[in-house]
Amino acid sequence: MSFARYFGLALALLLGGVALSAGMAPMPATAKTLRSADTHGPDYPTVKAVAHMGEVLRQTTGDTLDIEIFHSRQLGEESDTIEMVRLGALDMCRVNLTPLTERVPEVGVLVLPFLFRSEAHLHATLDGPIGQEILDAFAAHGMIGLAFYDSGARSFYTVSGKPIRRLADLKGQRIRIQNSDFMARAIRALGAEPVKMPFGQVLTALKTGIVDGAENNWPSFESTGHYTVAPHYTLSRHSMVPEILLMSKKTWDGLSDMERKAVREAAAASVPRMRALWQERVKAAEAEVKAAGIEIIELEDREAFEQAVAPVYEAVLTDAPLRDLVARIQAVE
Ligand code: GTR
Repeated sequence: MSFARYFGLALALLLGGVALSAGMAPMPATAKTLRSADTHGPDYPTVKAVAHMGEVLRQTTGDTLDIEIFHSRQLGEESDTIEMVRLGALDMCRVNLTPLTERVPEVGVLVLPFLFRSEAHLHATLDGPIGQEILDAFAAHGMIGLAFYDSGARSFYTVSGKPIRRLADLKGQRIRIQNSDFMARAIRALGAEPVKMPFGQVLTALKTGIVDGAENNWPSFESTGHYTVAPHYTLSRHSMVPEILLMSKKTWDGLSDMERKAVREAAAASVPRMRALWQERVKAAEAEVKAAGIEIIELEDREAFEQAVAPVYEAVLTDAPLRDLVARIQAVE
């Protein structure tokens, strides 16, 4: 027996032994574990949905493919994990689409403020050929788009004494945004000053007055504890940008056809699970935030918001295919 084979066998036995001693069945010698990153904690819907995908994968591949989740930013902030996936240093990441607007032009369209009329309109778009077209667009950028996940609607929230009731209230406010020039443009169009900042730094920035506010959905407003320092939540619902599950093209290229099929099917199976988890979590987060006495504000002049961002559409829809994509999304019933 060659040294390499001997060493490989010894390692497999050792790993099998570790698995057994931890009370698990040993993984077959050819087993692959896909590493996936998420910014959220273990009980957040996105993390649970990817865990569900891992369960499905184990079942359908007879334990030869598995997913190990590095939640809570263990592998860095979203922009870092996107880069790692793109370069092939990490197998998968679950991220929001906003930090991808500069990398994949089609993504910019999904971030456009006030584009989706409702959650039903968003789902009809993402579940149909347009959603597939946008997932497919990632391959040219070193990534494989596996699935879209719900993220509800993003709304503004601000520190004490700076509530946003109408467009004029945003003037001069320093609003934290995700890493996206595209979003910065939209925030400037609304009269505020965008401050790009990683998710993990926002709580401190709100506490210390580095920013006056931020924007996010109910579950993230609650899970981060931002509501404890930003007591005004304005239901602007300005963006319905979804989450996405990405795989490194390098990892994908190393999978067999059967494994790819199993990955696609498991990712698809995690979408309805995510939608159910999301609905529950939105309700729970809303109840928690309301119980804490946060002021919930309906906009007095929603139309003024919509008009203010109209020039953003013109500025970012620089070519005919992107304009066509927006028109097709608007036409989805
Ligand atoms: C959340 C999203 C995260 C992250 C975060 C942010 O809604 O789930 O992936 O993008 O927003 O604002 O950075």
